[in-house]
Order: sequence, then structure tokens, then C-alpha cells
Amino acid sequence: MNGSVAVLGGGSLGLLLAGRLRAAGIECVVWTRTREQAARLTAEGLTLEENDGGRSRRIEIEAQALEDIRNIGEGIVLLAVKQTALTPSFLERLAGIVPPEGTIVLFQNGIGHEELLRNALPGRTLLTALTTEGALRINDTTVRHTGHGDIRIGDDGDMDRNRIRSVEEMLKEAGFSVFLSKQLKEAIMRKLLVNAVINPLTAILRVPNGELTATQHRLELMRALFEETFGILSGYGLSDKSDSWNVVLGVCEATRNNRSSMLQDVIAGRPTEIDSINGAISRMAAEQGLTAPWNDAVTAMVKAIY
Ligand code: KPL
Repeated sequence: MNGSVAVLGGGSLGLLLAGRLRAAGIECVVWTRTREQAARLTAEGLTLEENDGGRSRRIEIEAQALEDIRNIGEGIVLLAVKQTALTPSFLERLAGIVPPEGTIVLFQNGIGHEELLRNALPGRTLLTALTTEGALRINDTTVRHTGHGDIRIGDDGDMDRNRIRSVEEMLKEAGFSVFLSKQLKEAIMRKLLVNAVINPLTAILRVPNGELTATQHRLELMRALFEETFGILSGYGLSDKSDSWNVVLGVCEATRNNRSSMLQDVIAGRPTEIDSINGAISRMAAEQGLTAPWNDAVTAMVKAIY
């Protein structure tokens, strides 16, 4: 893979990233969890549907199952799997294929993944990315781009400039709006807040994001979970409560027809990211000597769905 790019993950975000990169003529391979998906992508190509106007493109792409990858050289890995995929055996496999000179861009929701990766893959350059792009995987080879957002990449000063710039330029070339951010920590806390309010409630109520604000009862539920979560995250650098509330409402509006990733997981019968979102917030509360009854409750309810 010398100098080229691999997208690890054949879910919504992975297929969107890979489809856009290939459509822009950038050499890129998708690493999937199953051999079946890799074979289908290689044989049939990847179909990228645009929500607005319904334009659909079929893009030729190379794919490989994670278990079949051998000897990759220096390169960029866009890690587009859920936190739930970051098991010890997955991390061990990743450590075996990403050399110490490799760069991994982390697209996970929630918190805690950076530390896991840092411990399991010492020496690699890890870049944290936050995205508000909306995507829905239709099947193994088709993804729908459901909402335009942006990608923010953490730039904390001690990173290798060339690596950050090459990731930034590559994603820009693929048509994404990309920003380098020195204040990614606050943005991460705000995204965590947004996910902590929208994801479990949409999963429990089984509604698209926009439906959360449709009735007074739902708004009250959102507000209660928001108040508790904001209080906890303010101990971790999040500020401006009324602006944060407006951000949560704004995301519901901007993604009103989308199913949150947690609702998509629940519908598909997959494990959810509840432990690295609301579960993590309960742990952050405990660290501050606070309680988190709303976060505890939604965590228990989402876990009890299956
Ligand atoms: O990030 C999201 C998710 O679904 O995980 C939001 C912003 C809530 C959009 O659906």
C-alpha cells in the first residue's frame, strides 16, 4: 500500500469515504470484516447514492477482508469502524498490519478509543477526526450520502505537519469539507453530548432524528438527558450551555430524516456504542463524584433492547 490509502470498515462511513476517494481518482482499498463483502465490492463495485436528487454512481473499487491483508507498507488508514469493533483480537491484527511509520485516522464516536489504539499500536501517528457527514449503508456494496457535514481533524501541534496535511488534502480532494482544529477536545465533548442525547433516545423510541423534537414529551426527555450530560461534560471543558442546546436541536433538524447510528445498529441487531457514549458519561460522572441517573437509565434500556 505504499503511499496509498486504506479505509478500514465496510459500514456507512467506510463506504462513503472509500466511494468518494475512488470517485476522485485516489488509489484506495477497503478492508472489510467479511470476505463475502470484500468479494462483492471487488466484483460489483461500490454504489454511491446522493440523497439530494438521488444521483447514483457505481465506482470500481478494490476490497480485501481484514484477515487476508499481508505486508502493507507506509500509508494512511482511515479507521471507520465502530468502537464496538475495537476488541483485543482486532487491535492485535491491526498492530500486525500497520507498521510503526503508518498513520491512522480515527473516526469513532464517543471517547476512549484513542487510548486503546495508543496502547495497542505504540509509535503510529494517530489523528483524531470528527465528522458530521450523514451516511446510510443500504447493503454490502451500496451507501447513501444522507447529509452533508464536515470533517474536523485534531492538530495539537506536536504532530508531523506533512502527515496532517496529506490527510487533509486527500479528503478535500475527495470533496469533503475538512478543517484542522486546535480545539478538537471541546468539539469532541460537544459531539459526545450530541450523540449522548440523540442516539439513545432515537434508538429507544425508534424514530428518525427529526422526530425527537416533534412533541413536548420528547423535548422534555431530551432536555433532562441534556441537562445531566452537559453538567458532567462541563467538568471536562465543555462550555456554553445554551449554545450547546441549540447545537443538539440544530443536529436534529439538519439530520431530521436520518436514523442515528445507534438506531441503525438496534434495527440491524448489532451491538451498539452505548458503552462508549452514555456509559462513558456515567463513568466521567463517577470520576467527579457525581451521579448520572439519566445516562445510567438510557444505557440500561438500550442494552435491554436485545
Ligand atoms: O452522529 C450521529 C450518529 O447518528 O451517530 C448523529 C449526529 C446523531 C447523526 O445521526
